[in-house]
Amino acid sequence: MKIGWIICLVMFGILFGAACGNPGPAPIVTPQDSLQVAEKYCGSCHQFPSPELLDSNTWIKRVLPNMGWRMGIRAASENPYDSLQPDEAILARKQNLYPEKAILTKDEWAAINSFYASHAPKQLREADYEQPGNGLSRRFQADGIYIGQKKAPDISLLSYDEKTALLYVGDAGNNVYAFNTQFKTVGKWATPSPPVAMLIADNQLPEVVCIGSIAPSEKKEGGLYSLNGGQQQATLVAGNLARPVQVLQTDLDKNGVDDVLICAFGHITGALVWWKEGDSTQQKILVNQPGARALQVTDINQDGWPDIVVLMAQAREELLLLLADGRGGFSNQVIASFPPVYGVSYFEMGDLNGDGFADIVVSNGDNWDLSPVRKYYHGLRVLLNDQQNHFKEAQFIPLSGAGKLVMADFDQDGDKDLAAVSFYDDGIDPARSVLLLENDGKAHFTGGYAPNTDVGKWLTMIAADIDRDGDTDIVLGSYFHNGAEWIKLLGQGVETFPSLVVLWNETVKR
Ligand SMILES: [Ca+2]
Ligand SMILES: [Ca+2]
Ligand SMILES: [Ca+2]
Ligand SMILES: [Ca+2]
Repeated sequence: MKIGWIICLVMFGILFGAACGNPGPAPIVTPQDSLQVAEKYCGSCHQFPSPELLDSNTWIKRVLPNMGWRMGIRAASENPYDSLQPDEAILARKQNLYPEKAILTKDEWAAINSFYASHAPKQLREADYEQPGNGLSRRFQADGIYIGQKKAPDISLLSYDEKTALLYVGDAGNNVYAFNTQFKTVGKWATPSPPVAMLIADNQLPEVVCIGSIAPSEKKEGGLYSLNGGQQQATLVAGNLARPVQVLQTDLDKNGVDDVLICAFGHITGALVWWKEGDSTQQKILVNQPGARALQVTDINQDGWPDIVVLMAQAREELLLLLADGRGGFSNQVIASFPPVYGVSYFEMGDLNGDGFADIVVSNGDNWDLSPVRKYYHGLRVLLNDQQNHFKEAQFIPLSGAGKLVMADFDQDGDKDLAAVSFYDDGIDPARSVLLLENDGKAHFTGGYAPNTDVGKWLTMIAADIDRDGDTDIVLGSYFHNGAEWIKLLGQGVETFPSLVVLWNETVKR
């Protein structure tokens, strides 16, 4: 979902350019100054990426030329807007994505290039993907579920309604299906764009979030739609959203009426949106930056007021805590931040070490950007709460292309375990696409790969007791973004591609 980063350098460019309307002769940059120059320009709008995070070739040939465009550095014959669709180019120009004028001198630009070229490794080291192992993966049996006639599945949504025991599945062909526990279709709706998230609440029809465009786009074509039982077409609740990807309903301001929060991922711009009392005409912007990917609401400081934790996954990659002030407002603070090449993709909160304080696991592995090379630092990060809501990394578990993750007590020993998928991976090792990790009770995780999950690319995953036997099962949804990804798996010997794989938990049967 994410392509560009270092986007707000543009904003910096506007400010810097205005302040330096008529610059005099610029001083020559010495090699000794190059670190400072790189930190200044490559760390002004997101965490400064250390050169060691990518190989020198990727920096020089792929990343820095694009960053140059974003700082107004381009060859006379080059027009970076030509790389975009014409309608997207118009919107990008409005945001001054690629400024006409350079915001730094030629010497400074040369210093940045030589800094990254000389300090980056020739090759990135490999991660150790092996896990010490435990019995968790042996608790699960995999079953493939086939939906429709498509050879390459494009599942974009999974959601489960505990009350009705219905599994909702959506695809990028703009359909939502409701399945019963025998996987028989009991409802089907057409949507205007790919469905990606659902709002299931008491006493109202289920609602579905449609993203507008899965590919990066500055258009606001997403919306919230109702799945009316009597109709086959989802009906609009409210639209004009910038690539919404998650929705949550809760009484945020404690006035007795539920509010709606929406992560509008966007592209160059985006937001965390609050619809007071669920009314889109009473919209407030809680975070005004692109990349809102996932959120959870919890009273983290136990003052009686719901607080928000939100993962921002574009440009500034960070977890934000929005502490409620008790008067309907929030104060925002960064609780964890990452360099842009980390590609943060998802997070979950829950008490992992049993001390009563919510901890966090964040996944990072989004590799759909300018540097599609395997990165040893992609995986899961366990961030433990020091009981004062400061979060510190206690464990890193490598997982190439890490995407969605879930927390649940799969082995029923009283602590939350983890499941995570590799989605943004290069597809050369599909047997390592679903990681199951057991908690030792002190928030240390070990595990292995789920059986028979090498038959898809898993974008979506939910944990729920689908067969209602008392233990938590896992459903995986397969999504191929293009034919090349599909052909790569064919090349690995995969012959059939189920839309879903259900990992039946057999803990209760033992
Ligand atoms: Ca609070
Ligand atoms: Ca804890
Ligand atoms: Ca457990
Ligand atoms: Ca079960």
